[in-house]
Formats: sequence, structure tokens, C-alpha cells
Amino acid sequence: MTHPNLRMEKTLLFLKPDGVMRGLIGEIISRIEKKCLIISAIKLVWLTREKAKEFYLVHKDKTFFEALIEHVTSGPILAMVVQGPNAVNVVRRLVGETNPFEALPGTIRGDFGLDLTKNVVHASDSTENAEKEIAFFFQPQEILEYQKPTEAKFAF
Ligand code: 3AN
Repeated sequence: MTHPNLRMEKTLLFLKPDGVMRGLIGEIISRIEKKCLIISAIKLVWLTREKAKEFYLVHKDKTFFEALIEHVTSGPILAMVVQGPNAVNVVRRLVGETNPFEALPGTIRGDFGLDLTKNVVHASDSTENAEKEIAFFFQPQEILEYQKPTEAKFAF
């Protein structure tokens, strides 16, 4: 039965360069798949400083801004659009707290995060930001709508 408060959503998740370089691509994708979320689009991207600054514009006056830009441009990131019921909140909960030392075991950051900058992944924090962040990385034609046979039983 469909829960009345569940909404089909898309969110933007990316592995930061520390996640890609440490060989965590399979691990993170596996967690998304085990939660029966759908990967609607996926690609490796190496951000320029300009694009990284644009993405993290809200943090431009923070003390950690330069470290964040430095890290996120230090290698490729793996960006993906993840779709599912309440996907924005569900993926944020899979990701865990920003600070890996506060993130709970069982979450991506709790299990793999090294510090506040190298915290493995980014995930959109609202449906509004998800829409903007998806458009930042993907053209509409790159986002594929499909259902896996094993998930067809979930009537959303
Ligand atoms: P989240 O990624 O959990 O939504 P935001 O949006 O507050 O966290 O911050 C964006 C990124 O900036 C984080 N992923 C993290 O790498 C970095 N960051 C946030 N707060 C700090 C901090 N106090 N010190 C260093 N880096 C930080």
C-alpha cells in the first residue's frame, strides 16, 4: 500500500574525489541499490575551480570554502541522479551527518568519512536544491525514467 506522505523524488548525489580515489564507487552504489533507489543518471565529472565555486556559492564566505574547493577539484567526482520515494531525505539519512566523527555507524560518512572536507559524498538537502543541483550536472535527456522489475511491486 502506498503511504500518503511518500513522494517520488529525485536527488543529486556525488562521490567526492576522496570517495572515488579510495575505490568506494561500488560500495556507495551498492548502498543505493540495496535501498531500492533507482540511479536515473550517472557520470564522472572533473570540476573546474569556477564550476566548483558556482556549486558551493552559498559557502563562499565560510572559513572552509578554499579547502572545500581545493578538495572537490582534486580529482574526478561521480555524480548521479537518484530517484525513489522521499529520495532527498532518504539519501541524506544514508549519507549521515556532515561531520564524519558525529555521523552514525551504518551511514556512508559514519563508516568511511575521514574529516569534514573529505566526507566522501555530497547529497542535496532539499527538493528545491535537488532540482538545481541535478540541472547543474545533467541535461534533461541524460536522466532516464525506468523501473526495475524487482521494484515494480512498490506502487508509487
Ligand atoms: P552537507 O554536505 O552535509 O550538506 P554543508 O552543505 O553544510 O554540508 O557543507 C558543504 C560541504 O562543506 C560539506 N560536505 C563539507 O565537506 C564542507 N564543510 C561543511 N562544514 C564544514 C566545516 N565546519 N569545516 C570544514 N568543512 C566543512
